[in-house]
Amino acid sequence: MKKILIIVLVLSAAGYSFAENLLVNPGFEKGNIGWFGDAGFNIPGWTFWGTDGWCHNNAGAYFENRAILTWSDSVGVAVYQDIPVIAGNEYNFSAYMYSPSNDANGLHGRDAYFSVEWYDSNPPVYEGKIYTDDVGIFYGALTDSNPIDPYDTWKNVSAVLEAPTPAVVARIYLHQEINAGSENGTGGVVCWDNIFAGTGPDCGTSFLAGDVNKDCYVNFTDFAQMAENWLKCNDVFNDNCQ
Ligand SMILES: [Ca+2]
Ligand SMILES: [Ca+2]
Repeated sequence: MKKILIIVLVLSAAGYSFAENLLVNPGFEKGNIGWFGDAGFNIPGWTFWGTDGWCHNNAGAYFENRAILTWSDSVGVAVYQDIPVIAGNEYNFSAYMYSPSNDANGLHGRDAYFSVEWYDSNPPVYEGKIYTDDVGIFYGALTDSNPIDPYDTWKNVSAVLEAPTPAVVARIYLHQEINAGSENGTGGVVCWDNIFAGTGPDCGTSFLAGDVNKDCYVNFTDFAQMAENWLKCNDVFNDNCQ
């Protein structure tokens, strides 16, 4: 029995580290549903310019309880958040984007960009931008009803990027740009959710059954944690449970 316990403890110590998302409110679950232009509206943890956006719970277009959406006219809109980084270190980035066919005919005339801007000061100043990496792009339709990335389907984009010297801040920048070759630049709608910027694994939108420690891997670490509680119970209606 002692031998089994030692094996379990060794396996526990050898586990993967937990995902560390450095973003505040990465799934837009904090705050209220509303229009960016509403008096007092804010998205906790995030900053935005322009008013062409909503925090919403439109059917099928969010994970958990809500997401944000942006659309673009001539003024434009962007949502961003800054995280501290160490030059030379690698960071993981991931996001989900969705073009709803029932809302302004989805995204058309624009592409949606999940970008990372690297800055050499905190807080960032415009002149201190080192360069911009695009983690991924959701390609909007060139013409209405002719999508490139399909309507009503979540697209995940991800990248591993090294913070350049002398970066101290990464600005996670969600925005739209007029797409090349489009008949018009009118915009349409794109939804954003589950933004990840940090270190370690990112399990996306759900955990695998059996992933006890929620590190995106099912392995002996999960088995060890389950084994620690094997045959224990905590049913408050059962006096035999400890
Ligand atoms: Ca969400
Ligand atoms: Ca696991």
